[in-house]
Amino acid sequence: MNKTEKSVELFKEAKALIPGGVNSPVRAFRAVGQNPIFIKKGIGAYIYDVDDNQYIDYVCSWGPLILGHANPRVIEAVKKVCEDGLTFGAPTERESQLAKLIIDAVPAIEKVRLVSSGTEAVMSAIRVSRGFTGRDKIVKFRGNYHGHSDGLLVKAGSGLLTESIPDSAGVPAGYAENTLLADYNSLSSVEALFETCGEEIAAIVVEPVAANMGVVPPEEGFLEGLREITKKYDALLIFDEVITGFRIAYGGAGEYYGVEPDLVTLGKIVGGGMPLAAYGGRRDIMEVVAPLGAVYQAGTLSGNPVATAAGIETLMILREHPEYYKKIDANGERLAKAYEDKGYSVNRVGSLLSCFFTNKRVTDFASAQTSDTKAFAEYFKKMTEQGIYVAPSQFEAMFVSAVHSDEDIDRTIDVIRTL
Ligand code: KE4
Repeated sequence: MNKTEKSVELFKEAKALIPGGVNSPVRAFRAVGQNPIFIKKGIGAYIYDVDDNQYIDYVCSWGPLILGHANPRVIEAVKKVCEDGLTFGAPTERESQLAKLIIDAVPAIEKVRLVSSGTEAVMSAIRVSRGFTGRDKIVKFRGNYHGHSDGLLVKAGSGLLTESIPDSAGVPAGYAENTLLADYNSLSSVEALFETCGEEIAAIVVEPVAANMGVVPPEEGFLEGLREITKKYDALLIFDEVITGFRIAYGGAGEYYGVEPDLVTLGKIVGGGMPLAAYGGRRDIMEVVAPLGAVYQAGTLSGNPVATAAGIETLMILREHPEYYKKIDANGERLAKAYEDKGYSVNRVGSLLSCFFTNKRVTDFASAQTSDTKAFAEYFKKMTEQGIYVAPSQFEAMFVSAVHSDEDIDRTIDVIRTL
């Protein structure tokens, strides 16, 4: 049994100061009925909590840490930049360097704007799609999560699904009215919306691999179908690649599935663990963004030196080491097989995977919701007691990094076998 006294004490103190004691809901461990673990440090594939328990980390800060914790080159790059100042609120060469790395990596991106969070990236991409098309409605999918901007907190996944509040309070009905809902992997549900109000729809926003209701891959032809429907109605297709970008391939889902959207949002890996995200796409679309065009979007710390340094170093390392993708895919496959051998329903795309506590194949929001979240909570407890840190929610993903060793995977499989 792990010692937890210090985490318990720190959580008590935090709850008196911060709503729910956390700065992001899913960290509160409410879905698994446990005191959250307070982390002291992370090195490589491991995190250490304040009670000195070590864990093999498969949360990886919800995806950014494809190179593991405290990658020496990234840390060095950040340290070096800090000495010259943290932020200027003025253009720097580094922002163009990162923009070029992104444009060279992601086929659909001809111009890109750096922002500070995935929420900001998706919110901005939606505004751009509305400004470009002159239309108000957007289509999102039940169980997809695109950050916490008002219009997207409708039947959303991730922490909302974990807390069973897929529609947030505080969002005026007027906002939600322009958000139309379809079912993931159901092209007919999308076609039905476009048949009724296709001329009013600015864009479809989609997680090309859903990872916020657990991992749900696109069925054969789903993404291609979205591309066809949006072209037919002159609507835009937005790939929210905050999780999949630089994760399932260096060029993300666009490269992996060979479907080219009009706009792409990026986050997590692109910032190398620092608060940095981005949105970009076709030149003619991106040129509606201020100060060039009439769609306003701004940010004090957008593209700041420290975050861009972490992002540049991370992308350069990934570009230098294409073999990392083979390694993390192979390790993802080994973990998935171990879960499948235990009879779990498993979905995986590369190094992104989820085991579901249901006997159904999980292909959408409804089938994901058949999962037994109590059984998941027991599983989570057993994993953490054995020093394996997975997301504290059935509706999140496991992430494998390039620094998870064969021994780490072997050890994890040994624990899965005891479940
Ligand atoms: P952020 O604003 O949290 O940087 O990104 C929002 C976002 C946008 N799009 C997708 C596909 C995302 O998965 C996210 C955020 N992911 C969650 C985890 N599933 C962040 C964890 C949290 O909310 O604490």
